[in-house]
Amino acid sequence: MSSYTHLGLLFLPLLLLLLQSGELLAWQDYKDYRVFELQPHSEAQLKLLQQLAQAKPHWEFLGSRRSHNETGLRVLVSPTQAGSLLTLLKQHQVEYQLILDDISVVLCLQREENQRSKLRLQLPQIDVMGAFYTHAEINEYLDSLPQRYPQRALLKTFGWSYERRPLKLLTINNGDGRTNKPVIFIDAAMHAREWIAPSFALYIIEELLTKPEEHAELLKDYDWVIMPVVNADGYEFTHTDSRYWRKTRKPTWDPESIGTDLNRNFGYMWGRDDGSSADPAEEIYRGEYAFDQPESQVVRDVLLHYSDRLHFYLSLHSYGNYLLLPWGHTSDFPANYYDMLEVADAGAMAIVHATNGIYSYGSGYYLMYATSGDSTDYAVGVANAKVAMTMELPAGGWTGFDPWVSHIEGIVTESWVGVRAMAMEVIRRYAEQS
Ligand code: 0X9
Ligand code: ZN
Repeated sequence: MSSYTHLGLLFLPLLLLLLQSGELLAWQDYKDYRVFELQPHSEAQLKLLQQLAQAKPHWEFLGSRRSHNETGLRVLVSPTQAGSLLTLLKQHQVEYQLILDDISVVLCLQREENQRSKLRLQLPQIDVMGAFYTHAEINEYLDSLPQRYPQRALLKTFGWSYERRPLKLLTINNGDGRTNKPVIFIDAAMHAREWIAPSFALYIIEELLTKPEEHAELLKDYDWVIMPVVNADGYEFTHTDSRYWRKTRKPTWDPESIGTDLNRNFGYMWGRDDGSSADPAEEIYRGEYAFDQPESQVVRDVLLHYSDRLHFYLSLHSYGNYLLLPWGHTSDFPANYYDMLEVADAGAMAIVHATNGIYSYGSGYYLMYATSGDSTDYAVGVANAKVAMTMELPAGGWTGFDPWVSHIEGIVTESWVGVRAMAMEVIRRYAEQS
């Protein structure tokens, strides 16, 4: 523990260098924010932490309200709030450990790592495993694909974010000219800070486009439709201003609060207090009404556009190694739950065989927490998806949301094993039916 607290001193020269170059100017929040790891030992303590997570927006509980058997709940605390949090923890005898005393130092290092990796960047080419890319860079790469793969890649701007960024949708096929094949639709970065998700979406694109023989089965009877960045404004904001931003950037009725949780904004069983919030200050703010965010409208439109042939909808998030199935809004199961479960089982088994990586799979309501208005509930409840799933990719870095560039390769290659196996299972089950 103590060695980590000296991290700041160790990297002082680098910090000074970045300060001089003006690098830090747009990157000043999270200075002196600490990361604590809490160990709730009873249901009562867990409940208390859940209440704290909701009551204090200044304490960013990272991965709170997850399963009971998960130990080590991490919380990111602002310097002004640290004292009162500790008082409460002591009062209720919750075990805690300081694991990092200034996250801004780490963020600075990661930024530097990323910038350094990008020195070699020659857009529109990108090295998926070599850096995290901005929305603008990702778009430039996507724009180049139809020209590079004229028979196999089709790019369409399906809508615009609140700040008028184009939301692009890539369709990949095998070039056999067959139209109206059933569809596997994958989106990522509905939550801005979950950077590994768009990286994985890009990796899937590269795999499918550059290795058509190896993945012939995946493309024979299916088109793959991929939107690597849904929450474009939020995602860009995490690159320029605030690394742990989750929501969109559209103002709310509360002048103090910006942004809505896109994954609480979908119009199926929207608006329940169990699983979403009406308070704009909260991270799970659901918006004023369903689909009042242009970005969720775009995903809705894609889902509806393909609703007569949507066999697999996969929404990429991080973190926690989960394959979460609908419903999120109730403890009941949808009619096709057991089919979906077998698809998830194929993914989890493939991963554990390949890397020993362990995924939990099942109803999101039970495995994680209730959600009202999430995109997978909408996909099954309204858009007729045969299989819909939220994939929570592995944690990385200090908070779980911030893997180092050097970890991208391990995470995306492992995840691909799982997605490939799940797609094969979907194809095995449903290809005939189309
Ligand atoms: O809360 C979410 O939107 C997802 N988790 S995340 O940590 N990426 O924010 C989970 C949504 C899946 N659905 C359910 N848990 N029911
Ligand atoms: Zn998420």
